[in-house]
Amino acid sequence: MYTQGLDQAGKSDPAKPGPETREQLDAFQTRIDAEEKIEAKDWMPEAYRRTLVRQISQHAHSEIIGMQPEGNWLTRAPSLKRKAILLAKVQDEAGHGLYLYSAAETLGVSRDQMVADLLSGKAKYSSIFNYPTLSWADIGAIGWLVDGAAIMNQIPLCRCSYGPYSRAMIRVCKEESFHQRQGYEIMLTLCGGTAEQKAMAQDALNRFWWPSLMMFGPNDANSTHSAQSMAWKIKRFSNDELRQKFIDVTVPQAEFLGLTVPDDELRYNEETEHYEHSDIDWQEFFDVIAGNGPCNKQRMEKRRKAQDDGAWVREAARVYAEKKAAASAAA
Ligand code: FAQ
Repeated sequence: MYTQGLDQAGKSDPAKPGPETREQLDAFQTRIDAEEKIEAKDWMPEAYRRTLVRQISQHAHSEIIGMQPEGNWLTRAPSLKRKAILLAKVQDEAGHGLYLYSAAETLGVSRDQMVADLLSGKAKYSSIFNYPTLSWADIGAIGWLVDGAAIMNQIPLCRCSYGPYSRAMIRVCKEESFHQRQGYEIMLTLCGGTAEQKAMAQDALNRFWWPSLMMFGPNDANSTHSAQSMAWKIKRFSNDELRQKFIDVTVPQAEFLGLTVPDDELRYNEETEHYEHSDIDWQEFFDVIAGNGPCNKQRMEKRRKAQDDGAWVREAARVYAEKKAAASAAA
């Protein structure tokens, strides 16, 4: 018998043996290796299911909490056009959250459970959304860097072995691509503006550069889930590989803007054809994911209030569904 089990959050729990036999696991791995998509009704190891529930639900929570930093600027966008674009982007993030919750639900977990896990602190959301948006330039930096990092991570997820997640990612990536361009266009406008506007853009880059690199997760040596997730083809590249790709495409974009990446040790290595950079402050990352970032408390308070304020809507929907079911049973 296969002996590794996982707890609700998808973490290894050897005390909970999975029910799978070695033959079942081998047959499953053969399907993965043959690049077959695994669908909701197919047999899968319990650990695979829980890993997906963990990752997809945390991804969904990130999209929903990720509406807050940009939502902060909806009423203060500098023009009607900028406001309309930002509104559309924030609504897209809500949509991404909904596709992702739906994809996770195909694995047998309820949305109520996922939300309860977020609100209790059991489930994480991306570290990046615990940083404040202090100026309009931050909206440009988020589109350019945060959506840029999100795309770099999510394009390979379009080839994830789990069908419903991979299909959701295709549409999400198309929309993220628009988000990245609108962010870069805000930066271009600011950098072509007054000295004060360019300084705002530089300040936003200074504050968002390192947190954007941290979005890719801990370095490979400390990434607990990567080896198994790559064997299952949930992840196609390691955290460090994706981070390096992001740096390699983003540094020339910063140069084009006339901005300076806040890293004294950043240099291009002609031999490897990659940028080298200084060490990431992993203590900051682990503090943020432990709940001690600049805005963790405020983000969760706002999310809790939204949940409480929406209770009457969920109750009304429940009563309406009951009435409809009773009416069709009586018919
Ligand atoms: N923040 O072993 P690994 C967006 C946790 S969407 C917080 O490497 P894994 C769109 C990790 O959960 C952004 N926690 O984990 C947008 C694990 O803890 P656990 C979200 C993090 O899963 C733009 C532990 O560290 N994108 O931005 C982070 O193999 C603008 C060990 O890590 C996704 O979720 C982090 N940054 O790899 C919206 C993409 N990194 O669960 C609004 C899908 C790691 O054991 C505005 N997710 N941790 O308690 C993934 O690709 C993966 O889950 C990784 C992490 C790469 C994030």
